[in-house]
Amino acid sequence: MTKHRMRLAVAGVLTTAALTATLGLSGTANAATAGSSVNGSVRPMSSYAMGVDYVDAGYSGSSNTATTGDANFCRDGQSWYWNSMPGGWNDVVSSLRVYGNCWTTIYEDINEGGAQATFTSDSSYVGNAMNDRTSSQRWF
Ligand SMILES: [Ca+2]
Repeated sequence: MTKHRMRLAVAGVLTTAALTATLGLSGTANAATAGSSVNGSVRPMSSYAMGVDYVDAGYSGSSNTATTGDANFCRDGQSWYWNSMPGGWNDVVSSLRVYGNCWTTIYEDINEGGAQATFTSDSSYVGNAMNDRTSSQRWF
């Protein structure tokens, strides 16, 4: 019984450390103020990555991460979109990653127009038809 309790205690320490790292808290931050834990519960992070776009194939070159503040992103029929790409990102995407069960569709034109391609997992190359053509994008 004593051994079992000790294991639980160690596991609790590791979990707290991992969560602290995830939340990016410094060692001197006040945990409650920073939102890490209250009575053992953990508050959601302020943003969640839905996916990353890359300028070059093979997940290389400049990257652009799409985030949402909704912890239930890409579930229950919810979706998020860019009707036009962020500054500097029009017609440059060559590879992409998707996170948190997200799928993503990239579109040739703004407002989800023109040719499109949907990816259900990471793609090291978006394909000749869509390479350097993405002008809007949705995650769902
Ligand atoms: Ca385009």
